[in-house]
Amino acid sequence: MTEPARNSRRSSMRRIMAGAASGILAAGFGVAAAEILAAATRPQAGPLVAVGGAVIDATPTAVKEVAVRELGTYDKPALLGGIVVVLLLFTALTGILGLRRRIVVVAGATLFGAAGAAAALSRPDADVVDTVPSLFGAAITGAILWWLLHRCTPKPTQNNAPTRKSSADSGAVAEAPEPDFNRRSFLRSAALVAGGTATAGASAQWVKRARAGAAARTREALLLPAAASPAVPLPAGTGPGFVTADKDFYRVDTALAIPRINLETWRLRIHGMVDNELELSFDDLLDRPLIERDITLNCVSNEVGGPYIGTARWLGVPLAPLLRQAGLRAGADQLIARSAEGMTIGTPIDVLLDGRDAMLVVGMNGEPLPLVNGFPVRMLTPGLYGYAGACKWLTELRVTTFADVDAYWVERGWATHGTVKTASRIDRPKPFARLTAGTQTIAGVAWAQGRGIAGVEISIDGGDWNAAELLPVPSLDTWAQWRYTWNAQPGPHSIAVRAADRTGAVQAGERATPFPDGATGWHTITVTIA
Ligand SMILES: Nc1nc2c(c(=O)[nH]1)N[C@H]1C(S)=C(S)[C@@H](COP(=O)(O)O)O[C@H]1N2
Ligand SMILES: [Mo]
Repeated sequence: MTEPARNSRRSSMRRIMAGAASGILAAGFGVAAAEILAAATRPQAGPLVAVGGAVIDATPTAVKEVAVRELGTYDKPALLGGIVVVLLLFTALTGILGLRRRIVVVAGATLFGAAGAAAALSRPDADVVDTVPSLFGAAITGAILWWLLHRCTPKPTQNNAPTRKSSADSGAVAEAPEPDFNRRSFLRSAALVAGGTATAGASAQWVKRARAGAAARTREALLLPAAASPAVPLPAGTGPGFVTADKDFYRVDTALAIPRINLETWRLRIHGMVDNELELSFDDLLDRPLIERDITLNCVSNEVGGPYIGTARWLGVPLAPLLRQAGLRAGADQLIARSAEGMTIGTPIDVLLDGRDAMLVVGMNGEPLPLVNGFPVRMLTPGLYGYAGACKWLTELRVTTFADVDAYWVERGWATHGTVKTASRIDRPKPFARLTAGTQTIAGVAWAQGRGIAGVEISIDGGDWNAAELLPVPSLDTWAQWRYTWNAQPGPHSIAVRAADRTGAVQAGERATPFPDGATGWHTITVTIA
């Protein structure tokens, strides 16, 4: 290759890279600008959260299950990371193609804005103004990209204008060297945009944090009344870990941004097939007699042996009297709870009226409900999986029928009546632990909220089932801790657990996936005794 040809190739590589960088930088600035605007006005309208929410809602159940199983709490950062990667590829390509045809910049920015706006509009409770941040961000992206591409487009000058060099020997025409752009001035512009993006991004974070701080302070300043009907004290002999600390409590929801609710303006509306519509403020709720109960909550997506279960001491307003006060009309069989960010959770009304402690929770483990667990008010229905009875960030209760309305998860194929299945888990030893021979304690939990645990049995290496010791429980609505003393002999061993509830039903041994109504199968682990 001749020297000029090499130079020319190098300079067109440089232009392509400058084009890609321009696309990415412009989009970064545009997204940051959109986020700042959204953070200050309607956080749910921010393009990242809106697109992320739309992707979550559109994700097939099977994929969601894998994400919750493999990533747990990290499913949301992973999702946002994935969106950012797609964004980078798209904007880099727009920048490169925009080098040759500026119309691509306009088309790319339009597509960009339309995607964000459509996502924002697809969110529950969306308003037309929610499209503004995305459209604003897209316009800025387009303008900056246009400008940056202009900066990396060479201007023909005396020096680098295409020339014909003739060689006396061959008469061959050398390739005209591609004119180079002013790299210095491009890099200066790029740095300016990058700096602007960092500043705008940091400001958006700052606004978000200030808002979150305000919500956290409201929560911390809140003093809840004592329960008119306190929880029974935990019976003596309850083991450590019976109550799950707030920080250890599992979290499962689709909310990319935790709703920040203003206590002053929060209202709970009870409507639908009722004779007297009710609207309650937070103070109205607290004026009613509160109950406090120890209740175990678990997620239908929990695999056999999985972590999505916890027990807390919940403080709340009993739900049945409220429903009776509203006056249920004949034929109503479903209560649809709706949250601030638009989740819908359907609960059978007969379950809510059968005497169990279904409640509107305001406190958890002696404090106001944590923000992630639904502050200021969530529903809780003992005996049902969370997706069927435990709506967080509650704002609305609508009395309706199963025939008329499918709640969010039911629309996605999950069962309408999410009754908790009798199940058990081995917590100690850990799977694949190496232990010494002799006396070893095997321990764990078993649960069948509403029915109660009658017994737990252990089988070593597929042998006979032997009864484990059950520790005392305060009610039928909590898990039961159990332990089993094992005389461990050297070698590899499998340990299996199964529970029976107080209706006499033994936990199903057949393996079933969580979808559509909860996993079954006996939790089995393998350990090695040295
Ligand atoms: N608003 C809202 N409420 C929700 C959910 C949600 O995604 N959004 N998830 C439900 C599910 S599937 C479960 S298991 C419980 C989990 O409650 P936790 O996060 O407090 O443990 O909340 C339920 N309530
Ligand atoms: Mo769940």
